Amino acid sequence: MTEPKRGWLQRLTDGLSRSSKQLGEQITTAFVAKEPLTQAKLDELEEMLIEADLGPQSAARITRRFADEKFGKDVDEAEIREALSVAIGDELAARAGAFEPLAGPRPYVVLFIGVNGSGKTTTLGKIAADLTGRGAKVLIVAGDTFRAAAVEQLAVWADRARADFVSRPAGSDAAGLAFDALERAKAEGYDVVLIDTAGRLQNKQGLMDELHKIIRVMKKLDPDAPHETLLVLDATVGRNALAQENIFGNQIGVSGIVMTKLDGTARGGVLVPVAQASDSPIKLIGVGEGIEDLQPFDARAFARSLVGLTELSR
Ligand SMILES: Nc1nc2c(ncn2[C@@H]2O[C@H](COP(=O)(O)OP(=O)(O)O)[C@@H](O)[C@H]2O)c(=O)[nH]1
Ligand SMILES: [Mg+2]
Repeated sequence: MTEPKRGWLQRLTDGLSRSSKQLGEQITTAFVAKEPLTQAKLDELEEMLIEADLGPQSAARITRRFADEKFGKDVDEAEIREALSVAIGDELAARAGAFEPLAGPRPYVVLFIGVNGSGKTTTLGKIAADLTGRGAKVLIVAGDTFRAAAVEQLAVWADRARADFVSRPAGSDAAGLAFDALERAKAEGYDVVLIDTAGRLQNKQGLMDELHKIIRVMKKLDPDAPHETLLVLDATVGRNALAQENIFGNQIGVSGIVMTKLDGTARGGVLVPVAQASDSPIKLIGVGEGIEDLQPFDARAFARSLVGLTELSR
């Protein structure tokens, strides 16, 4: 018998279990009995949120909001989780955005950027599989021409997704490849073009120059391309993700953020300060290595899972 397919919510809760376990255990330890909410307890709570990488500002805001509602009242662990999840969900709700490549113009060009190892290629592969599964005609472009292994890894994903694939030998000009790929996509009626990029070149400026060049040449064919520039951030690097958001956001311009590997860290709370700091919304999250572990970002479900609540509120 095959196992019943786990739903997206279960995947989210499972994926965030390391984070929710840490935060959840601290809440349980701090609020053993139902007792009045004191300033000391609030301070403790704020500290927990900072430790969970929510960042001092978000932690302070969330705690203040919680205090407005509950100060002096009897609270127990369950109420705290509930109220926390609402406060975090409210913080994040305005920072969520939809990734809908099939709702835009054709071909819809998506550029994936981010440092090495952040999950660009994997995320691109998961998206390709989802899109072809929905009947879209997808062209994958191996724009990470810096490493031969990167091209091979992407070819495997293209194969799995049954998407078309274009590449050039390692060391080729990525911008030239992107230009030719977009020209072909326009001529052959592709729905979506997914462009992988390098996360590391000889130096940072070299990488930024290359990304600019890719964007510039594509605009010659379509002034609106890329329609989406997704910055892929790895949650396991914690607050380093903030610095990456800052650099790519300012230098290249980002239309949406994908936060990957939320399953690989107890500090998934870092999504909160990243969402707050970024000009662009969080669009997708990765909670595992499987194709179905890439999810649209649902702020309230994320907040509930983060504090260890396993069901959606009614
Ligand atoms: N656990 C987990 N691993 C991930 C996730 N996303 C990517 N990875 C892994 O992270 C590693 C680096 O990913 P890759 O796509 O090659 O990163 P790139 O250098 O940015 O292209 C690979 O081993 C992926 O399987 C995720 O959401 N969860
Ligand atoms: Mg890659």
